[in-house]
Amino acid sequence: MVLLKSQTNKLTQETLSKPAPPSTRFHPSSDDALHASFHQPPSLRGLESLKSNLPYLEQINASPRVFRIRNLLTKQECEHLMLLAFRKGLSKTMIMPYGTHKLVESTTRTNDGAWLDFLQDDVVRRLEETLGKLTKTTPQQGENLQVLHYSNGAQFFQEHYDYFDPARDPPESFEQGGNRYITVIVYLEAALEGGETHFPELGLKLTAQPGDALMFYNLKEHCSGTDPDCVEKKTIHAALPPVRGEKWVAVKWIHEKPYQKG
Ligand SMILES: O=C(O)CCC(=O)C(=O)O
Repeated sequence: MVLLKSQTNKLTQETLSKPAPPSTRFHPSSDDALHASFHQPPSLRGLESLKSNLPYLEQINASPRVFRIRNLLTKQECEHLMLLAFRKGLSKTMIMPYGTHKLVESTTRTNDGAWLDFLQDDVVRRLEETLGKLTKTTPQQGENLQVLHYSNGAQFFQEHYDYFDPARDPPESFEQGGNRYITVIVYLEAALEGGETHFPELGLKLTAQPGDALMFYNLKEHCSGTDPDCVEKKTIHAALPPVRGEKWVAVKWIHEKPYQKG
């Protein structure tokens, strides 16, 4: 495993079946410079944000809502998060199948992963606060950041939803913070080929440049996550295995209500 090899300059591969509408529906509340960029025309917003390295949004799909976030992390911050995960100890994902009390290795996802602490250090804190501002949520609504690593050729995460399914999952699933409202997948390193995040129902295979993120809403607008009609079924997605190179992402699940305790 190469942990901190330098990022390539290539543009990451992307297959969009639909043209990206230029607008964004976000109106983040009151954060000066960051939010000022949201009130400019999309073309200017992009240019200004690029010049100043401020994060900005591009809408990829309207329903369900899928966005790309540009300029979220610097290259150094991406490397820092990979290093933090490496130090924490990357391990295979374990699951506890329904009706059992035993952790077993998942067969539906073969990647390695590590959970970071909430607000673990300045870089993690800044990321958690920025995502809060962009999504009009609080950092406390987020689960801990999870760093995932997919090695060349083999590792994947099969099709799944990130939300808890009110029609299927037990009520306890919703006790801590309600349902998973938003998913943010921050690309720390993209594979040279393959490794896309695949949304089969939307006809989208997406990657992002390191430091950019994909973001999608698992729930419809103005809806309760315990209502079976509220979940966005078309957000079903998978992580395809890298064909060349390896892939690192940091995933943040943001809940409807505060998730962090204390
Ligand atoms: O790694 C990816 O592209 C997707 C990760 C993912 O699906 C998840 O963490 O829910």
